Amino acid sequence: MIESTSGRFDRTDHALVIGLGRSGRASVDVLRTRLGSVVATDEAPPDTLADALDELRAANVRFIPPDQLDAALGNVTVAVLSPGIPLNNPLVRRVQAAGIPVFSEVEVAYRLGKAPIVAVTGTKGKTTTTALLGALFAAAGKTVHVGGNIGNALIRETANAAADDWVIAEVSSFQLESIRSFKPRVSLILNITPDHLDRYHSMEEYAEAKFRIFTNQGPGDTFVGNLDDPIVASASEGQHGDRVKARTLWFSSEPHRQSTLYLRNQELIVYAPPTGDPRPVDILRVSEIPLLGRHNVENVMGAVLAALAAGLPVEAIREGVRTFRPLAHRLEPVAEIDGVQYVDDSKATNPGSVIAALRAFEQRPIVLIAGGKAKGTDFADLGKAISSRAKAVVLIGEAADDIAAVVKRAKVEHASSMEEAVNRAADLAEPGDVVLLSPGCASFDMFQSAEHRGDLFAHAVHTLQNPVAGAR
Ligand code: UMA
Ligand code: ADP
Repeated sequence: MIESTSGRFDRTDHALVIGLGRSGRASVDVLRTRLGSVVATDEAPPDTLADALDELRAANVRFIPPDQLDAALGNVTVAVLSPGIPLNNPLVRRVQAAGIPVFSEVEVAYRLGKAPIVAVTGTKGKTTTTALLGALFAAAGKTVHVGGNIGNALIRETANAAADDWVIAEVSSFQLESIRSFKPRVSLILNITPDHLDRYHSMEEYAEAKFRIFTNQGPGDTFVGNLDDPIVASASEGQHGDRVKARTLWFSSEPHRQSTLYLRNQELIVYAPPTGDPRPVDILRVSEIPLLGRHNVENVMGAVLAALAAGLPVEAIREGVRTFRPLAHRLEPVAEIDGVQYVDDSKATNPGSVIAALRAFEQRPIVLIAGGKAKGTDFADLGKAISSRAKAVVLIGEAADDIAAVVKRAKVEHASSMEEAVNRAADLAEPGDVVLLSPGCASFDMFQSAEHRGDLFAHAVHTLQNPVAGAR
């Protein structure tokens, strides 16, 4: 059987890389010098793959068009799958039917690496928390490599890391679906709220993909979870109670008996060591966190507890949090014009992250810009949050009517471009208000990406501020 002898990812393996985006191209690059051979395929029309095909030619790696794949599979021992391609994709099924094991790039990254991994997942907050963990490890003087769903493929980071370095991996449910032995030293689940229900049949199936992060961990590893999130907390309860084999550490916003890290009086993060000296240690005041919103307090607690689990000293952790800066497109202040604050939260691509953003501005009236391409999620809770927190909402994109239908109190307007949305919002806002782009949907109906959407928002805001310079 090919399955039993392949997957060592050395000269004995011949790989098919499926997908030629960031993940696939990094896989080609890392594997072509280590394996017996590498070929690649992608289902996009060849004219849209020009750059990738140039890269393959320069690397002497053969591109196999999907319709010629079957003939090429005889020489292939392993397939490396990009996260955007689901396991039930017909091309992937063809590869599996030929007896070729399919591994996610994250799994291959794990097999190639020597350094311990801290892996972060959750519906929202992954990138912020992953970047923060990178900063905490750097503040502690460690050589740290940060990669995965955050943007740069994990395979490059693990392949370059020495045994005494650390790797911080942001892992999505898509990447976790096809892991087999991926075993982080520390795993962290921040939250599990509705998202990607266009890829998963149910919340249970989505949560199962997330829970794979701790599946291979053993007693020498640590699982860190958010006790306040009912789905995350269920990981070690009920019929699934014995699933987590790793030491389990919880964080929560209240001083629960089970929590190793908690908030005292909602203002101080406290560490209650699970073993050894039982005296609690004050870590940091909430007011020292340089990020907006209670959700970021949760992200910080997750990062702090994972860093403590990895053995980082408290002082380096404090310093790393205090000097961390907000990432672009995540509650990022863009400008203040005539007393109105404009905030780019374009990375809010599900309803839960918009609700978190609306809560972050408790004192100020909000004009929200929302909408885009929905992902099978229900908008009822979002509608309630908009009705109670926003004075007006300007809706864009395919989901505009679905969101309008659930907004009961706020004024609702529609716009057909980002520029029009920003102009409408500026007209609706008064001094002291916040204009918040927090769409709650994917961007692909109107924009190339969430980053592109945020950049156009910022451009439209700067045009309001300075019409001549903005128009250039
Ligand atoms: N493709 C096919 N068939 C398909 C789908 C895609 O052949 O059915 C091909 C496309 O033509 C394209 C390539 O696959 O050439 C794209 O692969 P990909 O969608 O996996 O995208 P990458 O550029 O490789 O980026 C991936 C992650 N993308 C997804 O999970 C969708 C990136 O996460 C990640 O940063 C990158 O690997 C490096 O690790 C992005 C993302 O949107 C940010 N993630 C989702 C999220 O955060 O919600 C999970
Ligand atoms: P992810 O990588 O999981 O998408 P990011 O850190 O990039 O998470 O943040 C994406 C969006 O989600 C931003 O709008 C951000 O404000 C919001 N967000 C961040 N952390 C949380 C959280 N813990 N709960 C809800 N929303 C969050």
